[in-house]
Amino acid sequence: MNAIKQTITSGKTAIGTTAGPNIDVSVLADAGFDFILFDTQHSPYEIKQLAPPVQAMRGKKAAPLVRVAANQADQICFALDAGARGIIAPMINTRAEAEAMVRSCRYYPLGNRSNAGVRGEWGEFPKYRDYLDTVNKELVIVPMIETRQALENLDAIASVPGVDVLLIGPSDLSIELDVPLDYACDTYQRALDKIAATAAKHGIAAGMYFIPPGMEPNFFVDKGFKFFTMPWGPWAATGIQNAIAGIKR
Ligand code: 3PY
Ligand code: MG
Repeated sequence: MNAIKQTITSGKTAIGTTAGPNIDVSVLADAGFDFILFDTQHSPYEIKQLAPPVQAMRGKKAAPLVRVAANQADQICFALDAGARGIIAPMINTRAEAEAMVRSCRYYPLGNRSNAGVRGEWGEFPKYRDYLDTVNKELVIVPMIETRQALENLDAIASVPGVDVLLIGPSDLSIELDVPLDYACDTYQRALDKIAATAAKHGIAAGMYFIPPGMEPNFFVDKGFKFFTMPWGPWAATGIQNAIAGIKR
């Protein structure tokens, strides 16, 4: 029903990339990524612009995930109405904030999401209640862990029913730990280990918003991280260079 949910809950590593407003996401969405991340916090994307690119991904391998600019019901509602298969919210610091996020993502009785009708993204359902229950169950819910307060409340956040991934915001977390962008240092690495261990304890995934430049994705996979984005530009350029090099000229 929602392939990205299955990837995450089955313990496989989910790899995505971020898309910008000038990119044809229908090409990226068939390139092999598990998800395409639309960021409305730190990119020029406006949340209400997302419906066309998200809908261009229908039937493609990659799932559209949206990072809302803040943990607010209206932002989450806009993203879900556009067709997001998962929501990422920044700066989730307490259990209450995680619970509020989950409630905004889910329909009654598990939450208070407002309904906008079915448009086919989740399949056909004999009864409307089946549609509501399916979306409640299948949506991917990803709070971001990027502050000291979140680290202190990690167990409480991870134990909120509905949370699928504890997602590190690498730059914010390093700044909060007073080691700005020093991703190799012990202080930062110890925090990563705590987050990976807590996620494993609660049977959910640990993720990183991005793999820091110059660092190896498999280093983080070996630490237990199973969800992250990679920049697609260099890979696309290598693929094109290889294809051109294969033509006699
Ligand atoms: C962070 O690194 O803090 C992020 O939120 C990624 O954009
Ligand atoms: Mg951040």
